[in-house]
Amino acid sequence: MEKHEERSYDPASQKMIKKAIDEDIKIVWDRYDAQKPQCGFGELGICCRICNMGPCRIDPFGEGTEEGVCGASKDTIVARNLVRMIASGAAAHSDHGRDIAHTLLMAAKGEAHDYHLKATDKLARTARIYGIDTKGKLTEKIGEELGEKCLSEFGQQHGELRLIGLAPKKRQEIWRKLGIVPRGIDREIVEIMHRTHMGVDNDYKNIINHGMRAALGDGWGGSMIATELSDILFGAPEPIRATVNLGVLKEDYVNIVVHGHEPTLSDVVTEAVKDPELLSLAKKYGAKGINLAGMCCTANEILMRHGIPSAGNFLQQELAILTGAVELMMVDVQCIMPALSSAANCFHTKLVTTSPKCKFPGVEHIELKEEKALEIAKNIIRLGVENYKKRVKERVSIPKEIKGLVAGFTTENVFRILGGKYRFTVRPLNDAIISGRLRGAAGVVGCCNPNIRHDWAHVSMVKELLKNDVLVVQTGCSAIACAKEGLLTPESAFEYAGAGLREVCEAVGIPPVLHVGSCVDNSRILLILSAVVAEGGLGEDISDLPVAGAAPEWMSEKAISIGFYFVASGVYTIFGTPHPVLGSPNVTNYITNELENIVGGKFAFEEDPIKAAHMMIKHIDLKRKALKLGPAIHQHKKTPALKT
Ligand code: SF4
Ligand code: MSK
Repeated sequence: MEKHEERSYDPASQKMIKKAIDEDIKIVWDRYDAQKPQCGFGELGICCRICNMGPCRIDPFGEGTEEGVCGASKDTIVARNLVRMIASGAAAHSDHGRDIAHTLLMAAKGEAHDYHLKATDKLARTARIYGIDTKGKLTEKIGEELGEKCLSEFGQQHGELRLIGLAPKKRQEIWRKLGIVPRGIDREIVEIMHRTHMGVDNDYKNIINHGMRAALGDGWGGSMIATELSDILFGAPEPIRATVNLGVLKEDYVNIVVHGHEPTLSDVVTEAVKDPELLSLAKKYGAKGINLAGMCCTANEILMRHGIPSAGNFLQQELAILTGAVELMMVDVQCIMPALSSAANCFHTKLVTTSPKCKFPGVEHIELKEEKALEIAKNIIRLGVENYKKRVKERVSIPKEIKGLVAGFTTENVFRILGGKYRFTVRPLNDAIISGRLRGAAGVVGCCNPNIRHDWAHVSMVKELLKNDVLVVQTGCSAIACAKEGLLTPESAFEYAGAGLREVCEAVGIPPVLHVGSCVDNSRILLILSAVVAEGGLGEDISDLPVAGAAPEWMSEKAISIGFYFVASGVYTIFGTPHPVLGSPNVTNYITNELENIVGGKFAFEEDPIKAAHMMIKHIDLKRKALKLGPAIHQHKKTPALKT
C-alpha cells in the first residue's frame, strides 16, 4: 500500500493526500508523523502541570518518581487530567447549546428577524417539559419563556436539570443515589476545575464520579438543549436524501464550504447562496452558480435540515482546500484545524472566521451578529464569489467520488416511521429486538484521527455490526465516514445487513444505518434509548437494553465527555484508542470494570474495529440473555475483514 492509501481508506481523500505529497504540501498526517514518537507521559496521563511546583511526571516503570512534588499519586494525576478533558468537552457542547438558546431568545423577542421558530409542535412539547403553561400563548411568548428557562439552567446552582426527567425513572434513581444528577450545566464544569486545582480532590473515584456528573450535564443538558432548540429554531429534520464526499464540489461553480459545529450562521447561508444578485455576480465572473457544501458537524446540521451536501469529515478539511476549487471556507467553532490558514495560503481559498471565540491570526474575521445574520451571510458569500476570479484552473482537481445518503433521523420521526401515521411508537423496534430479528442496536460515533487509517475503523466496525443484525445509529464524522461508503441508504441493507436487519429495514423503509445528526445530537440517541425502555418489554433501564456504543477513531475532548455520559447512562462504550489513563491501573480498572456495578455502563478500549464490534455483539447477547430473550434469529457466518 502506498502512503496515501495507508493514510485514508477513502479513495477521494487518497487522491488529495497524493496531491499534497506530490506538491510537498504538509498536511495533518505529515504533522502527525513529525510528532512521533508522541510523549509517553502524555499518552499514559501521568504528567501534571497544574501548579508551578511542577511540571511533574510519574515514572511509568515504577523505578523513579512515584509522586509529584505535592505528593499527588499517579491515580490522582490521571483522574484529574481525565476529568479536565470532560470539562473541556462538556464546555464546548454546552456553550454551543447556550448560543442556540440565546439566538432562540432573540428570535422570539423579534430581535433577530432572519430567524423564526419553525418547529412549533416541538416548541410546545419542549416548553411543557420545562413546566411552561402554553395554553393560549403566542408562539413567540412560549419561545421567550423557553429560551429564558434553558439559559437559566447553565448557571443554575441547585436542584436538577429539567431534561434529566426524560431518562428512565430507574436511571434517575441511580444518579440520585450516587449524587451525580447535574445541578447546573456550568456549575459542574466549574466544579471540575475547582476539584482538580492543586490540593483539592485526591480520591480518584470521587474525581471521576464528579466527572460523570459534568458529562451528564452535557448529554442531558447542554447538548440536549442544543439539539432540541436547534430543531425548534432551524426546523425539525425529516429523512432527506443528499450526497457526500469531495466529489460534491463542482468544477464550474463558486464553491463555498462551511465548517465547524454551530449552525446559526450556516443555516442562514443556505438562504444567502440563493440570492439572485449574488448568483448573477457569480455568472458575471464565469461560474455557473454558487455551490454550498458542509464539513464536519456544521455539515451535518445543514445536511439534515436542507439536504446540503457534505464535502467530508474532520480529516478532509485541508483536503477540500487542496482540490483548488474552494473559493471560501467559512468556519464557526470546534474541530477547525489551525493549519487551515496555511492550507488556504497555498491556494486561492479565502478563510473567514465568524465567531468571537474562534479567530486565526491574519485571517479575515466577519462576526455573526444575529440581528443582521442574512446580511452578514451575503457579505461572506460575496467574498467567495469575488474570489472565483483568483481560481487557478490548472491547480483544480476534484475527486469524482460522491455517494448518496439519507440523513435526518430524529427521536420523533423514528417513532413516526416505525409506528406509522396513527401510532407514534417505537413498539416495532422493541418487537423486532424481542423476536430476535434485530439482535440489538449500536451507536457508532465520533471523530477521525491520523493515528488510525482514516474512516477505516468506522466503516469496518459498522459493516461487521450490520452483518450481525445490529441496527446502527450514527452522528458526527463517523456518520460521514459510513455515508461515503454508501452505508446510509435503504439499498445498502441488501448488500450489508444480516437477514433479520434486512427484513426490518425493508418493512419500514429505513437504511440499516440511521444518521441522527451532529455531535450534540448524540442526545437524540439518549432519548431514543429512553423511549425504547418506556415502550416496555426490554427492561426498566438503559443498562438493561441490548445496545452498545463506540467511538473507533476518536480525537476530541468532546468524545470523552460523550463517552462518559453514555457510560453514566448505562451504556457499554468502546473507544478505539485508550483514554490517557493507562498510567494508573486503578483509574483504568475503575472506568473499564468497576463502573459497571455503579452506573451500569463501562468503557473498553480496542483498536481492532472487528474485535471491537464483536465485543459489542457479545455484550448485546449478554443483555439479551439477561432479559431472557432468545438468541438473534439469523446467525451469520463471518466474512473476512477489510484490509487495514
Ligand atoms: Fe506537580 Fe502536584 Fe503541582 Fe501537579 S499539582 S504540578 S503533581 S506539584
Ligand atoms: S466534528 S468532535 S471531529 S466527530 Fe463534530 Fe467530527 Fe469529532 Fe469534531
